[in-house]
Amino acid sequence: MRTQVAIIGAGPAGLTLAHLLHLQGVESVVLEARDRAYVESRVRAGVLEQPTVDLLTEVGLGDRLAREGLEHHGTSLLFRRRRHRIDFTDLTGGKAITVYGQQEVVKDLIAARTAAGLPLHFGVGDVRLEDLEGDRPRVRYRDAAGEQVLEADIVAGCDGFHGVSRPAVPPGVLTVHERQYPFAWLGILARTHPSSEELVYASSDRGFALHSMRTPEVTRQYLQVPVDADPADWPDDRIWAELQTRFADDDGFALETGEIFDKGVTPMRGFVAEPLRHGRLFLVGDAAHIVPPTGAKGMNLAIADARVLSRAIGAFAATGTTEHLDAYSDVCLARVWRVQHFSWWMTTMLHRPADQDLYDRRLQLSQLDYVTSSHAAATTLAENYVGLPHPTPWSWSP
Ligand code: RFL
Ligand code: PHB
Repeated sequence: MRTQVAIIGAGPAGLTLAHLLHLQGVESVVLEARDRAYVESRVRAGVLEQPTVDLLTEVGLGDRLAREGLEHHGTSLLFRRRRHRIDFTDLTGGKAITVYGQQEVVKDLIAARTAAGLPLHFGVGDVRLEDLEGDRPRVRYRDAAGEQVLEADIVAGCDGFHGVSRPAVPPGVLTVHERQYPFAWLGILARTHPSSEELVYASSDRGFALHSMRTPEVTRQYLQVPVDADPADWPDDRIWAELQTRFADDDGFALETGEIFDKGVTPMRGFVAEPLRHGRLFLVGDAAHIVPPTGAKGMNLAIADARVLSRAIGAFAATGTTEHLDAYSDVCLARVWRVQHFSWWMTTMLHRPADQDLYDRRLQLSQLDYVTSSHAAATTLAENYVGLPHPTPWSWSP
């Protein structure tokens, strides 16, 4: 079998890349280890930044997003029992974020690919990458019919943090930067109306909490917990009591409760492996970098990488130029590090490490006072949160 681009992984990165390549007339084959139902129901991110919404809309994936996505024009920071609103739209000249579950984005992308009759193989096993340094790299894998070999011009490693692409790069090529945080998030999905119209990021004396949502009937909420927290130690009553305590304010905030139907603990880390390329292998999204979720950036960054790579491959396929492929890593890393910083900044401003002393807490509160009272500081938060523009030479429109 031969194709132009072998794409490993059908998450937001791989599926977006496949879609953008198709629009430029470039063939690809997507190989996914899990089955379709699993990929479409995996609970993850929920916030789309403005450039992500603009891109999805521009490339024909905006219909359901426009109907069902919840556009938010601000968010609140809660500390010292007071809520302070950051008005995104005001501070950024009209931009907003859209609450729309990652699995909805994935469903829309899979539906588009299936409707076009393009190759997307679920449930493949034992994926191995070969000859990445040559100009005919190969992917070997197993499916129901047996052992398969896929030859390509380019391999896109879109297989997430635990995939096989990054480990396929020989030792010594990639430089790895990592930051492990001494806390985790316990996340729940519950059948109840959101208790606030917009997201609330709370830095309480008992630690961080986040009030988010998926639909007008389903809330998504998170609690800062110790890294080794076991969801079994968090019965529903304890979760609701702790959320209510951390969201308590002087205006009498009352949290609506409901049936919790999903519960999980997520570790928090920052990670970058650079460059995002080895020979004909290009790393995209979580395969190359992850951020702690406090800035709501992971999926957006994966889609931003896919956009840049799709343009570079499009140029290569059309004219044979490698100029844009050669620039891919540097172009993406500029955004990756901006987002690493923003996510680190939001995380350290809002969470309380177990060994935090009063000096550090005072610094946090001073920073929160500043961010919520200075126009300049609030703008810094807002413009990063709604998403800085994608780099111009790679814009989607030709
Ligand atoms: P994914 O989504 O992990 O997709 C990788 C795909 O590759 C498959 N795979 C393989 N396929 C073939 N062969 C192999 N050997 C394979 N190994 C793996 C996997 O099955 C999977 O289908 O990576 P991608 O596409 O780079 O997308 C990244 C995002 O998923 C991730 O950054 C976000 O979920 C992070 N994130 C958030 N991002 C946001 O932009 N906004 C948010 O609000 C947000 N909140 C979050 C988050 C992540 C969270 N968790 C669970 C880590 C909240 C949480 C709690
Ligand atoms: C979510 O709704 O899952 C969510 C929202 C904001 C974040 C992280 C996760 O910062």
